[in-house]
Amino acid sequence: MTTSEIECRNCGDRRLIPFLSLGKTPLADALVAPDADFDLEERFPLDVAFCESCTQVQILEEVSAEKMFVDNYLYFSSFSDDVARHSRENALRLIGERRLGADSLVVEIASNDGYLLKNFVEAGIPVLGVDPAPDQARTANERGVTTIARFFGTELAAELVADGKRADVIIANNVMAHVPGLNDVMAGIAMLLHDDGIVSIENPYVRDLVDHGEFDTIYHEHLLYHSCSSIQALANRHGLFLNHVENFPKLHGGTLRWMLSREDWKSAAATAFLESEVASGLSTIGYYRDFAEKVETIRRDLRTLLEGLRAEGRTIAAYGAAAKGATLVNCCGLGTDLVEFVVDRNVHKHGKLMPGTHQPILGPEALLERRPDYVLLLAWNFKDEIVAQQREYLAGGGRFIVPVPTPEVLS
Ligand code: DWN
Repeated sequence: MTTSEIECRNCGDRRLIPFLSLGKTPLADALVAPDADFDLEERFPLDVAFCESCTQVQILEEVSAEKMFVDNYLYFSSFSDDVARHSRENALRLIGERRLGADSLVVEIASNDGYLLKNFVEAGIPVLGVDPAPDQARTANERGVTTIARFFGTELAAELVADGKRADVIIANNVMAHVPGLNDVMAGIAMLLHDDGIVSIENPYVRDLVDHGEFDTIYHEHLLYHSCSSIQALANRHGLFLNHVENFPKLHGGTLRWMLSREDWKSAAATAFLESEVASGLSTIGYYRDFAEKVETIRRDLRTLLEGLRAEGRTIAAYGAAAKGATLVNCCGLGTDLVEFVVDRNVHKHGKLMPGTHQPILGPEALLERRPDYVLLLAWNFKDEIVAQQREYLAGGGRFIVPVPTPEVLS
């Protein structure tokens, strides 16, 4: 299929220019059962393109959302203290700034296990979570966060409006990168939002992905890679305006928070970000042209580093059975000959194998039991939080390796 037959998910144009191919990879969160037939493991093309019309960066392949987010989706947001702290700060600030109270309604799209909305519930503010992953929705309801286990879009928004619901705040964190029906979700947001409501969207920033070589954050769940200009184009199409932008450089490798509403105004930060994207060339294909070369350098240098350590008889494990970790081990060919096992705090992942490379996933205590010489930080975005936990491992002479932006052993 030529790209001229593929429509941009944001503006529908057909001027998509591919700039990076990561080959065919397994689904990043499709952890493998130890007794599974590995030959049946599905792999899909992972190619990234830029839309010349609206600047949206996106992958070309589309894998069924049900397959990725409903059938045995194991990502629970509550396994990161940093994310919990960030979310609480976000909630408390919105409660204050928007003067939310018992007659308000906060809706979160992709609310996972209620990790964020629970802060509004504790403040006595009515909430509604929407998340198609059944286990996460069940966990949220069990913790008192009213959650509907469905995908969000105009169909669900129309039902909610017909039921007399309009949202004062709509939060959509780490979901506007995941939705094939991007315009249907934004149209649903516009339908459900109160006339004077606000929308808070967070996603990793495509500029950080390119500038810091974070190619491992590319996987099939992440259909889209947003910039301020792509978010603005999307919002404007549905009667909403980009009002403000906030930067969280240490969250998920660099995250922006975009604030939208029906009012057409821009903060100095929003104006500065948009102008910087034009000045830097982020809104042109040129910015992405040499990214493939940067990725190849990282892949080569990481393999060289690990192979060298193994040649010296060193043992290597990894920390974080993260989706980004699956991209990294598969795109760099890090099999069990190089990386023996992976540890992760998420108990739902224990006993399973990494997609494609099949390292066993164990609890973090395995680092002290097995004492690998080196641990590759697949969840490098939580480096500080993880290193702080693993002082005993480090005290015993263990060392961490970060893979991006430059593969290196942490001193
Ligand atoms: O967009 C998405 C991001 C936000 O989260 C989802 N599509 C999927 C997921 O991507 P990811 O799996 O790469 O995200 P994380 O949160 O970087 O994954 C971290 C992994 O590390 C999780 O499996 C939890 C684990 N972890 C741990 O074992 N100990 C995390 C922390 C902070 C820890 O201390």
